[in-house]
Amino acid sequence: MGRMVDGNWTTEWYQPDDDGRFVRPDTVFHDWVRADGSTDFAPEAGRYHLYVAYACPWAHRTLLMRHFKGLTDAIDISVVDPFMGDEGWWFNDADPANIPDPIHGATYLREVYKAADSHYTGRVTVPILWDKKHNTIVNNESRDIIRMFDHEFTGVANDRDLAPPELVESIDEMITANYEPINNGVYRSGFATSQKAYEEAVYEVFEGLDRCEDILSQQRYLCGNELTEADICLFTTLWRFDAVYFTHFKCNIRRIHDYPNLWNYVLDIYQQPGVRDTLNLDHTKRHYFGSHDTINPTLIVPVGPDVDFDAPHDRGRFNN
Ligand SMILES: N[C@@H](CCC(=O)N[C@@H](CS)C(=O)NCC(=O)O)C(=O)O
Repeated sequence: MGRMVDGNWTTEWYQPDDDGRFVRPDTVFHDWVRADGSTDFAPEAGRYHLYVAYACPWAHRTLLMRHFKGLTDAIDISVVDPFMGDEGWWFNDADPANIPDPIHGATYLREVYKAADSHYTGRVTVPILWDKKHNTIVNNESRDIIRMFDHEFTGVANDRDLAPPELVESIDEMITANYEPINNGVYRSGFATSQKAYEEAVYEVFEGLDRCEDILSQQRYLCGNELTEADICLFTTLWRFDAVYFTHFKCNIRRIHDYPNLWNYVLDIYQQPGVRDTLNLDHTKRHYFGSHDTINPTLIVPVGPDVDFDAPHDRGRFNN
């Protein structure tokens, strides 16, 4: 793992703050594809390329939205290898689930960042939305990318709206409310380097989950009875939770399986058409357990848990 400084790669782990807390660095590329022509990035089929890791919950959000918006033919993807060592994310033809980089023929993902900005300073993260016309990164922040796919690919994407006008404010509030305690909270728990920082984070994770469990005891999805962007953002963390975060990140007060509503909600979303094509449990486990030698020095990847994501769920009860 490492980062770029003025276009050069340096190998380093995340730097915790003075109290051992994990601090997630901000992403740097924040341009927008706009349907109204107000930016240099117009929505066009075949123009944009998405770089992802199947392991990554942030990248997973973009794969889900690309699927739900019918953008799979319009936006091609590259998939990095699940192992992230000293060289960072890389492309590896030997794994049939990986998809190489057709634009730069890159070996390392950092080459894509360098192609966008030869003096780039920052982490080399997925997801990345690349523009083939201007040869640059449009945006590397998952929340922005899913909103772009949802609202700005007019004429390219389908008309399904996962943040409709009457709900968009509550959806944004929900995404923000879940980000720090849950989506980022599992990382703050797992990457903490002091007992205090770990406990601070792990209790917040479960307060967040308890709150969502309560909401989902009253309605099918987080913002009503239709699936929205808020559900995409929560689902990618929940789906990984029992297999990875519970053990690897020490988020072990409860499993998602122990929450009746959260668990059935995961099954509900997992079983929707096309969703299973956006995820890869083998890559997910191999990435976390097999790459984070600071928290799993043997790099042994556990074989379990034995989970049936196709088990029947009870979420249809809210449709009556
Ligand atoms: N805020 C970003 C976070 C992206 C991110 O941190 N992705 C992780 C993978 S789960 C990554 O690529 N990490 C590599 C690194 O930090 O060196 C987003 O939501 O898109």
